Amino acid sequence: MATKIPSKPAQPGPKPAAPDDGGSVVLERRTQKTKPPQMYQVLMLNDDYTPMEFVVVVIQEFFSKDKETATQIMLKIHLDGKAVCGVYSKDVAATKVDQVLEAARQAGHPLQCVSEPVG
Ligand code: TYC
Repeated sequence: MATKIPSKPAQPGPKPAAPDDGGSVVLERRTQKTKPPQMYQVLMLNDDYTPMEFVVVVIQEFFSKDKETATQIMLKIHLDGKAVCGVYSKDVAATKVDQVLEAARQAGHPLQCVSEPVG
């Protein structure tokens, strides 16, 4: 005699739970709260004594500019009194200033360099 497998009786009561979602919760998207960090521009200042060629080399070396760009920046400093050589985070800008001042000091030139917040 064949054994009949009983069909599953309908379950009374609450519906079984949906497949487990691992407990993850999707939060509502919010508008970005953190501001980008303040950036600092490094400027070099004109003087009457530092040789133009020295300034061009310094701009090439510490601000990663090619010779043509460095020459244009040097001429802008010479004509306008100052120019931006690069824009960096606060720490990197301070390091650039230190590097330029140290190179100028070693070479015996009065070249000045400062950093200031952009904007
Ligand atoms: N004015 C300098 C000269 O005639 C050249 C110079 C350019 C100096 C830029 C400083 O940041 C400077 N020799």
